[in-house]
Amino acid sequence: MYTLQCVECGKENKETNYNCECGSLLEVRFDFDEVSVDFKLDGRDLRVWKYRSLLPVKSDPVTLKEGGTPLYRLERLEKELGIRRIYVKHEGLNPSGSFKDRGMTVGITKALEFRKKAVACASTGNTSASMAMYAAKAGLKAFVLLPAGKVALGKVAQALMHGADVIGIKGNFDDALRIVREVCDKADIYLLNSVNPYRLEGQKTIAFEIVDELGVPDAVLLPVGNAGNISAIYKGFKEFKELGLIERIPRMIGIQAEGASPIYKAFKEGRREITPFANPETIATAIRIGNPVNAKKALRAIYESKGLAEIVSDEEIVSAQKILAKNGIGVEPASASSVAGLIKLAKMGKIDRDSTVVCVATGNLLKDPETVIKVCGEPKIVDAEIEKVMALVT
Ligand code: AN7
Repeated sequence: MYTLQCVECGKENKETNYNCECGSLLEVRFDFDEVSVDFKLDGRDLRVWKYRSLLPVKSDPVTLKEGGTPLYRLERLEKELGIRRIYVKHEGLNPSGSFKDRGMTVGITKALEFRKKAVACASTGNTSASMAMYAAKAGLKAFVLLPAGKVALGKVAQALMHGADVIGIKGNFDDALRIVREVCDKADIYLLNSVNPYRLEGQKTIAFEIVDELGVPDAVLLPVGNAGNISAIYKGFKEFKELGLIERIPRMIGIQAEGASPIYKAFKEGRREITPFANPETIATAIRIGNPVNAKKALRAIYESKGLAEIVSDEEIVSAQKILAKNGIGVEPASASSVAGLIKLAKMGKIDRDSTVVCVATGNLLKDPETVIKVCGEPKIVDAEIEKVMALVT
């Protein structure tokens, strides 16, 4: 019903591979003649496994009830920017607080199907938190490699508490990923970074849920780090179109942090391959990635959907994080870059005024309390006296 195919040479691969012999990325391809879609696009009962008929598993899933995240409308920002409809899909409300859970529920289910005893990933934080949680649920051993000192505190806390072996690497995310790929090969550990094609299958349900609840928007904006999510969401829309469930695909708009923007740079130059950033830097540590492994898939998604890539500064990210917070939506810095990108692009006239856009907010505010203290300041401290407090509230 489904096979693993190379995105470059088209060769069919073993279902446990992460890369084709030719070195390129793999993706899951369904034979749609054999798929019977058993869900209704009625906006109800949204969750990852509603779309099981389009997910590549053969066994009962390891699930923590992921997906079904709320879609909020930002009326004030619509007025301010003169755009007809702006929505935010709050992926920070998944079980571990990020969109990664959609991928992990599938990835960990595959680890069990392949009879693996241990799983591993390199991570800027959220992947490790999510993997640790799902590995715990499945009873698998988990190893995570983090860039030492560069991961938001909440994410490290999750990985530790859910029982992963947490290893800090004196290097950046790209170094950690290079190492973990080799370690997984040598030690027969199942790799759960986004080179794993099954994880991306879970993440494509973001597109399914958007269509299910809203129909097809004109554009979807999201932060881009390792570039798995933009590739996954595009694949989701494309599959719905191939199945005849929708008639068009939204523009995929990838937003990167200025200091970690190889995909933006390639897009600006009209290229399909990136030149890695050796020393990526941004306040949005989740997307502090210089050599995104899914770059080719992401650029294909952007070009094919007539989308684009844009960059935002750390100041623009924090400002968007505060705007979201004022609308009751608490997100971590990386997530806010989608809204920061929307604001920038709208002001540049690159978003149609009459359009419906969805910004994906990828991770929860609670992930990164230290940045909050830096940008909002410490709470006021006073003596335990009514007058002292009265002086502060009047
Ligand atoms: C909040 O956890 O790469 O472009 O190791 O945590 O699919 O990589 C996190 C990425 C956006 C970028 N927003 O997604 C990791 C990791 C948040 C993130 C991204 C990440 P991709």
